[in-house]
Amino acid sequence: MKIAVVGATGLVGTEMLKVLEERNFPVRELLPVASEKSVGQTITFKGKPYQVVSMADAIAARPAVAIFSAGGSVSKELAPRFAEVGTVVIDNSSAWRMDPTKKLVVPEVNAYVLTPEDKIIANPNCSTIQMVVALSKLHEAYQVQRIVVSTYQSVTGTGKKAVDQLMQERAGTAVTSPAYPHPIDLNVLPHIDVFEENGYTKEEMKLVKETKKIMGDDGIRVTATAVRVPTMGGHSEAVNVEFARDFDLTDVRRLLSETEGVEVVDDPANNRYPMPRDAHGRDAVLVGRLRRDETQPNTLNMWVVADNLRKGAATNAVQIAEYMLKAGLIK
Ligand code: 2RA
Repeated sequence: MKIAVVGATGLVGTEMLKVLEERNFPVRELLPVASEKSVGQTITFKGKPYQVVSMADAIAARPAVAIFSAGGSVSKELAPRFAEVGTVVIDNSSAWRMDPTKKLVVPEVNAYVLTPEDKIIANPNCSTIQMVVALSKLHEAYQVQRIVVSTYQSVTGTGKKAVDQLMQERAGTAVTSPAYPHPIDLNVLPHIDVFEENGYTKEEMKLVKETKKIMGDDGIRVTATAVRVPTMGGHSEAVNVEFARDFDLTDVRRLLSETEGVEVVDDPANNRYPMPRDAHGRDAVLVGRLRRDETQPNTLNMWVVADNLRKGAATNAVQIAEYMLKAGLIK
């Protein structure tokens, strides 16, 4: 299969190439695409060198699939041009996620919504993906009513500039090109993306809106606080979820263990709970610190951790392509 990876030289794009290789996706011809300044650069895929090509050349090559991680404006302009030549676009930006004509997909949760007519598919935001994976079977069993989520998001979610800022702050060297308005080392920033009129950030509203769309229930009430923390391995989330029906913690643990993509790590007596260090480089969504919220009925607290570059972005996108290939939605 001819496949384009748009944004191939960025943190997520690089991870996409890694995941395609690890999962042995049937790539017959690879088109690594990046901005004009990167055209001609060489990247390695499956031990072979590939030259970065321009967007125009990639569109002209009519790939079967184009996996994007190149920002919303690039995707808004160029995803339709790939779709026009018959390419199926899986886009990691926020450009298409809330478009009512586009599907927003986490394969373990709602792959069934995909049809042969879908030519631009949106990959959800990383902090949304890990949460809805953890909630999927619990929603089926107990019906989620309300979610209060606080996130602790790795600097890798911002990109290379942020990682560089953290490393430079740690090394005590000058921060050459700050990604944040404040120091991030030994600090936390309750500010991810821009603030909106209602006082929430775009990142927080993504959790609110995307969760409803993916879980197919606009009645689910979600409120979020998204925080940037100086970690590298992945995003962590404290999730308080109120259900319509009561639950038994043993059943919750069983349902989570039976959820595709989830690993239950919950043995506080032996200091065992999910941590970004343990999620880094893996696709599993780690869930632990399971306990009843004793302040109100039918409500569960849990702690959810996943590598935001993998299941939170690259792996989820590749899994969408795998599903579509298997379902005959990609030729
Ligand atoms: C972040 N989820 O962590 C956003 C975008 N990757 O910054």
